[in-house]
Amino acid sequence: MQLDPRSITVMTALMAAVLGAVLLGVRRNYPPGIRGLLPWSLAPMACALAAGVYAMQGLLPDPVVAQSGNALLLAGCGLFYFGSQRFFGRRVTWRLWGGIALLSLAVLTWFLIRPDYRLRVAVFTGTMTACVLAHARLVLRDGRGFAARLIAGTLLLQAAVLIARGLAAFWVDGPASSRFAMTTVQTAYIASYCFSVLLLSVGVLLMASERVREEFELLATRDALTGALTRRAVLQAGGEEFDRWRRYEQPLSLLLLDIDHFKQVNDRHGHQTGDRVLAEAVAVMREQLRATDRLGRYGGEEFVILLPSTGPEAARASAERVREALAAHEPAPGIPPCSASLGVAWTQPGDASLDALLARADAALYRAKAKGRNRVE
Ligand code: GH3
Ligand code: MG
Ligand code: MG
Repeated sequence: MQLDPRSITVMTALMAAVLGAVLLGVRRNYPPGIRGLLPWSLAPMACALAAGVYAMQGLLPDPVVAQSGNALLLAGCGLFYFGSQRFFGRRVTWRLWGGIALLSLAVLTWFLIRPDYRLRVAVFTGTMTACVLAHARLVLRDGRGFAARLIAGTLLLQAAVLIARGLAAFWVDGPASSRFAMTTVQTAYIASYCFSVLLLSVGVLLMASERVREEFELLATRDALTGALTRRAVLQAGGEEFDRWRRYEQPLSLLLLDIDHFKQVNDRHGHQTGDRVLAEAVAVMREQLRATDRLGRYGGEEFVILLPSTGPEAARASAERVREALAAHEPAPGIPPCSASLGVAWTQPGDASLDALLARADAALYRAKAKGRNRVE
């Protein structure tokens, strides 16, 4: 293919600049909890500037083009990496990689003074490869989902191209070759670079969006005061567990828990103390539950606990454990102790929906209250 390397370089510069601007715009609209968007938006901009400088070959002195282009490209590569480090909450290693980049640029300067294009290519692609592989390792370790796989895949491909370019330098290029020589290797190298910037920018944008979606999902399914599931979320999960029981005959039990004499807590200690009692009670309940159990706030001081794959005996034991833990819990100073009553229900032939279990648990809870509270029925 007779693609002109200089034209590809110019197009890459324009495209990368636009991608950087898009990322900057996105950054303003995302919650500040999504870290790394600033380095990520500066990265394609540095790549754009690098490509712009390279395209000026012939217009500017050669050493200026080579050194500023290389420096900008290394900066772009590093900024993508630093953005990911911030995104994943890792320490940003800019000192280390800044030092490596400066060392590499010093060596490159040496080979400008005693010109050897091949060694310059090898040193430069070597430095880039190290940074790209460190970045790929981070994303493979900390990332999940499609976007992370896209980024890691792009980085690994980019590393392969860089290594191939570095090695090819020794038999394709002469010591006096130049950047825009119309070799297939050079054309492929520049074109793949263009795609890397595109795919990495799209990848980080997708990864940030996935994070935003996860955070909103968490907000929508968690009760703000106690951190338990919301009523809607726990009932939805209960519906799914109920279907699993009907289809696969996996047993399912459900606890309904109501804190005893809670109105008195509010009346005597104030509503804020009441709130703290609720939050503490949820923390105590959590300690008694398995990872697969789900705890939701049904309303006010009433809670639903789903116990998947649990029959009547084990459910009753769970309920007793929760009741005992609440009654034995020593609250923080200024917070009154409290107990709770629980109703237990489990799936029975003929149940049409989760509502049947909820109704039986509610009736049992009513009996527990009538029999004196702080008990399981
Ligand atoms: P019982 O033992 O029969 O359950 O008595 P109780 O006082 O707990 O029962 P009741 O349902 O009459 O009182 C529940 C109280 O819980 C009434 C309401 O003001 C209070 N409440 C509901 N939601 C909240 C909340 O989010 N924070 C606080 N502090 N109080 C709440
Ligand atoms: Mg109540
Ligand atoms: Mg109550």
